[in-house]
Amino acid sequence: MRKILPIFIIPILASCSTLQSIETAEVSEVLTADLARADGSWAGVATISQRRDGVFLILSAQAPAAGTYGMHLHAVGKCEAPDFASAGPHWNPDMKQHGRENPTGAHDGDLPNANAGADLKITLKYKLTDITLSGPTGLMDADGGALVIHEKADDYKTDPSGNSGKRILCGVFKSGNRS
Ligand SMILES: [Cu+2]
Ligand SMILES: [Zn+2]
Repeated sequence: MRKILPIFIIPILASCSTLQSIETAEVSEVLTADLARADGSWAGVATISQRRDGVFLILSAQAPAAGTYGMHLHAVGKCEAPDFASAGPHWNPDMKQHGRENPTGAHDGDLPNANAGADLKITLKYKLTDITLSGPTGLMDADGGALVIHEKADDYKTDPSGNSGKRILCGVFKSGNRS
């Protein structure tokens, strides 16, 4: 039985472009993660918003090159450069195997690959299903959670990480709207 979360009304500043489309009254919880590169420089921001119509991930980040990149929620809210191993494995409260196309998968943290075009921008909005943000089995459990983007595309099958290679961007989720 899930606990009922208190409803927080999050003020949304008109200047925060990534959240402009979210109406204030619909948002009950927001998590924000600033993404860093291995050299510590800032590379973008991710938000997860709990709304009446679902939980949405919104990402705006800069990739190192045009291409397709594996992307996951990782189990630990710690991003220590340069390898970001501190973020732990994929968030997997149900103890499944990796992969959106794996018959014995998937991890709750397995997300679709992110694409960057010639402008190097990754811009996406994705509805997260079967996700719990708070509580002992939620993403924001005692050790928190992180968003990690990898150097290669996730093949959606290979356990435990889809052959997606090194971790190139990492951000720790924090409660609240960063703006
Ligand atoms: Cu990952
Ligand atoms: Zn996974």
